Amino acid sequence: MIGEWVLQFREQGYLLLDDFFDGDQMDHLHFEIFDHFGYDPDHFHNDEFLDKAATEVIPWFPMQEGVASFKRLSQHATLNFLTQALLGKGWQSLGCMVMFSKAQSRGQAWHQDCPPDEPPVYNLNRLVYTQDVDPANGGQVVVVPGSHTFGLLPVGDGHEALPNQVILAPRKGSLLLLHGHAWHRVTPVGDRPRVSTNFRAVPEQVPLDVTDICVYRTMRYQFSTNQVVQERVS
Ligand SMILES: O=C(O)CCC(=O)C(=O)O
Ligand SMILES: [Fe+2]
Repeated sequence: MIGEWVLQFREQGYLLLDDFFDGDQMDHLHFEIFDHFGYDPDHFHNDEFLDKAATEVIPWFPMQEGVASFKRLSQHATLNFLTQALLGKGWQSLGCMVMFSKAQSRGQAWHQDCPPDEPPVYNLNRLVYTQDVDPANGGQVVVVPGSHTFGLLPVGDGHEALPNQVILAPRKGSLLLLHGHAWHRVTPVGDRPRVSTNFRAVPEQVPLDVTDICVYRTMRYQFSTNQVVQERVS
């Protein structure tokens, strides 16, 4: 089974596995996430980012605060076995980031988590969903299969439909493995907030700050300095 998963990931640049995690464990994490954020938290990124990126998420790094339940999930045996099958020995964890999207927010525009300049230099998103993504409330993940090998995301509109895009609605307990060079976005969020939790990892030899610069259709944005490092125009 793992062999098929690995093949599918290599070809498609993503792999969605429903019912991967235990439901009670998801409920517990979900409770902790809402305990941290509340239902309507303040924004974190500056207005320029929100505007240009058409992306609205508020991050939280629970493992940096030693929250035990997230650490426990990061030690999930099958998750890490699968990670090693995809990334090879010596892969490293980039910790854990919870992403909160408020009700009536814009989701995340098309992006690549890191520049695709060198194919072996990429991050793996290991996305965990603690609640169902209900298509009626938006927040679906959209990905172009195979785009992890297509190079740079073309300049254009942040939320327009791209050829061959696939729309995914992960459920509580789903694991979504997503290549950082794959073209992906999150659709706008409806009346209820949305959360996802990402345990990013990288192959050995890939710098741990590989996702510092994210490629959007309108710009390259550097998170460490909160700066647009390149405007992209057609
Ligand atoms: O929240 C999601 O479902 C996807 C988030 C994403 O694009 C990422 O973590 O790189
Ligand atoms: Fe992403």
